[in-house]
Amino acid sequence: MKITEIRIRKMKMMMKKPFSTSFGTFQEKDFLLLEAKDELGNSGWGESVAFHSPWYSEETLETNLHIIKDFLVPIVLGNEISHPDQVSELFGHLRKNNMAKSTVEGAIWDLYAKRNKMTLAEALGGARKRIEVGISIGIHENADELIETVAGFVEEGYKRIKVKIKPGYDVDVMQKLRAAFPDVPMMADANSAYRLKDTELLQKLDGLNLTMIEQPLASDDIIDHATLQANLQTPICLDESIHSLEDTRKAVELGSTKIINIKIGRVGGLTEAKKIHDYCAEKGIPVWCGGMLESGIGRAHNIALTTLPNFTLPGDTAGSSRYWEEDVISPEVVVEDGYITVPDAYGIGYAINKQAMDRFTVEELVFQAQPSTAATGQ
Ligand code: OSB
Ligand code: MG
Repeated sequence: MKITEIRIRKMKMMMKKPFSTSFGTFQEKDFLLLEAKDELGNSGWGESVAFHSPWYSEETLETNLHIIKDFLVPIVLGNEISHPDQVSELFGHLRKNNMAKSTVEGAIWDLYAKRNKMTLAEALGGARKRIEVGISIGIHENADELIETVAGFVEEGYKRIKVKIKPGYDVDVMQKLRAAFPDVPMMADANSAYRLKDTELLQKLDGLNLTMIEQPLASDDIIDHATLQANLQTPICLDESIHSLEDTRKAVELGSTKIINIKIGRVGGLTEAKKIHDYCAEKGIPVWCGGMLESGIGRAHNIALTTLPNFTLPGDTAGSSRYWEEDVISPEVVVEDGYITVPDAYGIGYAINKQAMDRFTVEELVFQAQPSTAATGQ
């Protein structure tokens, strides 16, 4: 397949409610969408999950834009691509910038599936017709307000509740939450807010029957996590620390993690995500799909990935209406009794809501292959 045109949209969408983590609060979501067109007129979509500020990782919307337009676009516009797995190889000589790479790779996966009249899930090798989902809940003013929010989502049917924690908002809050919901599958995500010296505090979470604690220690650490895991009953799940299959192998071999949160953007795309999935399946490590407060495009990619068999724990892919007044896809992602039905239309399986997308577009950049190349289809 020949990529003839790439269009990048800078987007701005308002979240219905602010979302707070140990590293900051989101209300406005600035991000990129990327459309790749082929010589047959098909169109594939990708989303950059980089945030406006380098809070979660070092990548930002602007670094992604720079890497995509100055390095990645020239590569995909100039190369014949027969399978999306080739894209990560073509990008292999460029270090890191995984979210930028994933944006382009994701659009090409969607394009490839559409060309071959498959769903993205099928193209990835996934078989599930519906996926089980949980929800991630930001830091609240106090435990009472958190309990009220959680009650609403439990009522909606979400299959597990993930709660953000930070120093000063942890053991006491989690104890109250567990007391209010004795049987709900529950976990905590620290987004790297603790250090090994906090082991005693984190041990107080043992006994609350949490499915896992996500990324308690530094975002670049796998050594201290191994020490912490040896002193903790609750399984540790790594998020920020995992950027590749190699990172996964090292963390698993060291005993730093018992569960992996796979985020497509963080690991550089669907091809690497699949490799991590396969390795974890072999090692008996359950995986689940993390979220980055995505619009419908990124959400659709997450749904497709979650159809693979070792995604045995509910992920963070909640319904569109949890985040947005109106999403950029049609139909929107709907959660019913804690399940999302995997769409059966080709590619990502959702159509673009052009009107909404245009309304949230701040700027559009267009890149085309050399006209001679595009015209002859070589
Ligand atoms: O650590 O998983 C995380 C949101 C922003 C940045 C990091 C994380 C999160 C979430 C929300 O937990 C996941 C979602 O609902 O998309
Ligand atoms: Mg996390």
